[in-house]
Amino acid sequence: MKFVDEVKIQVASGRGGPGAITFRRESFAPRGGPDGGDGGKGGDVIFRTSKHINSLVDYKPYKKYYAENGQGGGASNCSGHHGADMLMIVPEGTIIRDSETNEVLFDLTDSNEINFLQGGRGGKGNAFFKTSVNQAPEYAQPGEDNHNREIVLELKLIADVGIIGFPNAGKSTLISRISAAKPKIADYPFTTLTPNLGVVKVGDYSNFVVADIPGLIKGAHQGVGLGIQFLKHIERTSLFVHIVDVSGMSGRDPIQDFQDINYEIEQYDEMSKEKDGFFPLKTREQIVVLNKIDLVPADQIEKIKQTFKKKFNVNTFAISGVTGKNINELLQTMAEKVIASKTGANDQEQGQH
Ligand SMILES: Nc1nc2c(ncn2[C@@H]2O[C@H](COP(=O)(O)OP(=O)(O)OP(=O)(O)O)[C@@H](O)[C@H]2O)c(=O)[nH]1
Ligand SMILES: [Mg+2]
Repeated sequence: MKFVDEVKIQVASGRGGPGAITFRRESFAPRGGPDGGDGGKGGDVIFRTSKHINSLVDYKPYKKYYAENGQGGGASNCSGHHGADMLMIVPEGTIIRDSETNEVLFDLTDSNEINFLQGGRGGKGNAFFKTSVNQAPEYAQPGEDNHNREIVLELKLIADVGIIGFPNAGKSTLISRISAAKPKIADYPFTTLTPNLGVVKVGDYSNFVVADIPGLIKGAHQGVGLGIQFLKHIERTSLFVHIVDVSGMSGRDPIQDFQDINYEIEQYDEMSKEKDGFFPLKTREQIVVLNKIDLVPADQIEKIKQTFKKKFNVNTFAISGVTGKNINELLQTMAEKVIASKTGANDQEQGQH
């Protein structure tokens, strides 16, 4: 399935139906009273999230999504039918922005249904306006107007941990090892073209969600490779697992790769800093993972570990996604950090009250 994570569309609620101006015309009541019914209410535009979709691909760019207008009232005090609502089913994690100001109007992470645009009220029919002094009103209310809005739907996957790294570093291999996710894994760069989510279970009590995104390369912020736009999907994660390929097989240097990816992250922050609600990625805690150690002699791995420690003051995990070596320890640390970040956030919230 194609992955669409941003789409500009128009939405409109329905107009209210007009009230009717009619009078009873029965043979035995030639001057019957007013009996114009009320107009129906216009349909609303409603957004609802679903766990079963993970892309905005069903929404066509620039298309208009209209709710139905309410029908006019009829004679004999018949009310018009309400217009049908426009129900917009979107993936969890969808944000609705104003297309001009970019302001976040709704964040559908927190709520699973919102009434985005109310339909217009139906107008009252002339029967409603009958009074003791005006037994035959010749007027009725028009239906209330509808609402239009141009918006951008933006999807940010909801994950606790984001896996970052160069293409071919072994990101998808790791997620397939620690969760039930079955992403494509292959020995060439840019195997992963759209993000994969996996639920990781540690013990009986805690689950967390990991996102595997397409690989980044130097110059990604200028659009090289697949670009950096997929970083938006890990904006909300509390932790990154940064995978570095230490096999040297692709002719790259692990230290340089690590620096290049962090540089791209800084560039992403720079480009996103004006965005409403943006929280810079470079401040996100990283677990640095040296992968493919089955292909490298132990003393060489030790050297790389020491370089990371000396140069960046970073402790690294050395693993093999293929043999599974040290993956349990890595998993345990990931779980501890995710839990700590969740409880930390709760403490802060409680502290504010
Ligand atoms: N020997 C060895 N090979 C590995 C290890 N981890 C991954 N690989 C191989 O490296 C290749 C790339 O693995 P992927 O998991 O597809 O890499 P990726 O980071 O998801 O790559 P992209 O999706 O292109 O960004 C595959 O051939 C894997 O089998 C490892 O620990 N040891
Ligand atoms: Mg991959």
